[in-house]
Amino acid sequence: MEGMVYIGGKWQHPQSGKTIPVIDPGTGEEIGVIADGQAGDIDLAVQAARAALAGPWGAATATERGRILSRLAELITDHADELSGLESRDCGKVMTTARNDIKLLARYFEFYGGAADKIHGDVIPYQRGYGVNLVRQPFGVVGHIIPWNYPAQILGRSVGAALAMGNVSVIKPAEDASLTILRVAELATQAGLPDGVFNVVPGYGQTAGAALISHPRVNFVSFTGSPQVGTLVQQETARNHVKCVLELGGKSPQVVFADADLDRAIPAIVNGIIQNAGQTCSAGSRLLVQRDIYADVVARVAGRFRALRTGVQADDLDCGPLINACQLGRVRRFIENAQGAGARIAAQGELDKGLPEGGFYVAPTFFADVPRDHMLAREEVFGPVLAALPFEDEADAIALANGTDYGLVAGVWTENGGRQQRVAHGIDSGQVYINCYGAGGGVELPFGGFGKSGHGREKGLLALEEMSITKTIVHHYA
Ligand code: TXE
Repeated sequence: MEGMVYIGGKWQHPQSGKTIPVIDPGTGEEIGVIADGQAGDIDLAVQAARAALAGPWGAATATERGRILSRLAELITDHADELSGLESRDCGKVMTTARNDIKLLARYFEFYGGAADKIHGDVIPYQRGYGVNLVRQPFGVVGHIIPWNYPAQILGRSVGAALAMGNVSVIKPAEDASLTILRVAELATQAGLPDGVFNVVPGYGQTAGAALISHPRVNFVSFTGSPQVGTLVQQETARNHVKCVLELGGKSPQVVFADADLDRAIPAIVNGIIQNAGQTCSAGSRLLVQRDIYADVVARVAGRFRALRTGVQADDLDCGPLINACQLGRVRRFIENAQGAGARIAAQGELDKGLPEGGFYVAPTFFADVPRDHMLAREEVFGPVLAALPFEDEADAIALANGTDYGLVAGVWTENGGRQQRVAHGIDSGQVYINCYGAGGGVELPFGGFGKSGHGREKGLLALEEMSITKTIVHHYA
């Protein structure tokens, strides 16, 4: 498997003969290699996928598809320890996060396996003598571009939905995090997926990724990553008149009113930014607090930040390293820039005690009094950096929450029932949580963005609608 692509149910050498080093983010050391897949490999994978579509996968009933996906969920659960270890090492995740990711990976295939034969079409009452049916069909070949922050979870949500609807998948994992996905490819074949249904071509974005999103025989692209590349995906797929779903991150607000239950809110707020070292599209990276309780909340959050433990591959840690040197540089620049602009560091995690040696570590950092128009209040950092800002009243809170180009997730903390609803409806974001945040993975809960956070919905049953095309069949029988 080392240095290979997985096409048509078999390991193959990439056509370039080249490999990409795999770096352990916890130590900065090389721990293996993956294939440097390129356009030729993507083309072979698309051909294998189309053959599966024309063959056994196209012929399988929805129930048969569902059974195989359910079997894959069981196999992932059976291999959970191995897969969590791989994911932790490859991405620098603390073990609790890696274990949870693999649990959710299995859960996605379980959920979509169970849903495969429960998606119905519809009948439309029309003129006398006509029968009209709406049927749902797969698009065909789905290209999946997966990022490095949650490779296992994002694989589960996008490939699970695609295959449940009868599509076939060509997957381009991130160059920084391909190992778990490659191992799952083997398990997929073991579970009974016909050859060519689940193809994986590791490689760089500019080569393998670019070839996948512009391939003329790819019928749908599912992309999770940066807004910059999301724009490219939209442009390239438009050239071929192909649909895409884009999930491009966020700058999600946690809005805390003076009547909030702070004992409940504060641990969830800290966890919402610190999990996966802040490299989470839905990270609650803006803490908006009503002025009456602002000083108290800042002091309590700062206390928790100071106690955070940073390291890798152990259970009793809160924060791991960042994925690579480039992301480390990006996060450091945000921190330096905010300090220069007058934001106050209220707490900086383990900085004083010293971070682990080697690896791409940054101290969890909590900024208070961040100016509203500063980049730290508006741009995604993608690191363990939280920005606090005070607000005056409900209207100000909604305006401030909506004051970025993003709109992925929001948290609202208040005991007032009317305000819970007004604020939840007023914030422009794909998900709003009231007196909770993130809700345990939310496999069943539709997820996606407003504005710069992207478009289309993943997760839940809505993803199955996204991943299928509706056909209207009109029969004149009179
Ligand atoms: O993302 P890229 P990067 C955000 C986050 C982060 C920033 C940069 O703010 O700091 O993006 O991360 C593939 N054609 N998110 O540079 O480049 C690439 O190989 C086709 C948010 O790592 O967008 C990888 O598989 N594909 C986010 C995937 O795109 C291309 C998760 C993501 O990489 C490509 C990750 C191209 N031309 C970063 N160029 C989230 N929404 O959770 C790159 N790729």
